[in-house]
Amino acid sequence: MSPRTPVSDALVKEFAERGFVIVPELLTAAEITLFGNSVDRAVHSRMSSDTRSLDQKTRYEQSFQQCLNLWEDFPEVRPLSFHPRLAATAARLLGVERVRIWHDQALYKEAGGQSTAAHQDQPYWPIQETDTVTAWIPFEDVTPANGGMGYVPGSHRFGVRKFANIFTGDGFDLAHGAEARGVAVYFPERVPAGCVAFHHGLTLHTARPNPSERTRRVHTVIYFADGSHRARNEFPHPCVDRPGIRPGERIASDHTPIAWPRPATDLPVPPPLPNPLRRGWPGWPPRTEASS
Ligand SMILES: O=C(O)CCC(=O)C(=O)O
Repeated sequence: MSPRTPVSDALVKEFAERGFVIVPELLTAAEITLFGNSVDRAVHSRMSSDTRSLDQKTRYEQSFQQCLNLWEDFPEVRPLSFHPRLAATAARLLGVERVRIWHDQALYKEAGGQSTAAHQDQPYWPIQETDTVTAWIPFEDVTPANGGMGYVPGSHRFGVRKFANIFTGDGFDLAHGAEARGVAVYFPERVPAGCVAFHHGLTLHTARPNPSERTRRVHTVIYFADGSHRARNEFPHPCVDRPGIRPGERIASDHTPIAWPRPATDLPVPPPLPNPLRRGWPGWPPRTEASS
């Protein structure tokens, strides 16, 4: 199975070296409109009961409205989160045959929203292996002036795998802390709608505040290599706790279905349990300092 994916060998090499890459023209303008509207409706449905103003929210909540596992509850979002071009690209960048979805999440940085505190993603996930990648899908052009991402190039190869408490703390200090090894953060000038920015689960990253008057609308999908195992620690996470996968066991269930190879016409059936990520899950997001 080979969907049209514009990932050249040069982009694969760039990802391997830098730990992130912007893949051009992965989605059409029609898809961006369609899926942008679908995710807007899903975010509105999840968030409309929260009537707090931005300044009444926590620092973390001011950095984005976060809506997880939309693919489960919103059938119109499912074709985006399981889009074959996205998932095939993720597999190609990781150099693996098959990927599963870990979870998707909308990250809508509201007008006036704060920066995203610097962190790595992988320590939030109890996955032993590190073949993980996030597809960051903007529904309009994103620049450093409206919440653009910044990455520490090559940091996925630094050997850092450390929990940054961005839920109640400030995350890593990229300028002065040890984690970035003095390498400057790189902020892409523009990620146009239709392009998708991929970053490795170990890449140190952050995002600018959004001083613009419009919400920065982004959907993300996290993929991991099929055959990965639950890490041998007590770190909780609904993606493995819900299906009862224990430390050391292979992560394979209908909560994290195969995303590639999978025909576009074969969308997964979501698990029957109510999706707890709508309202939170005991112990998650983690609130205390821990290392994976
Ligand atoms: O979009 C953002 O502000 C941050 C995104 C992020 O941290 C991620 O996708 O891992």
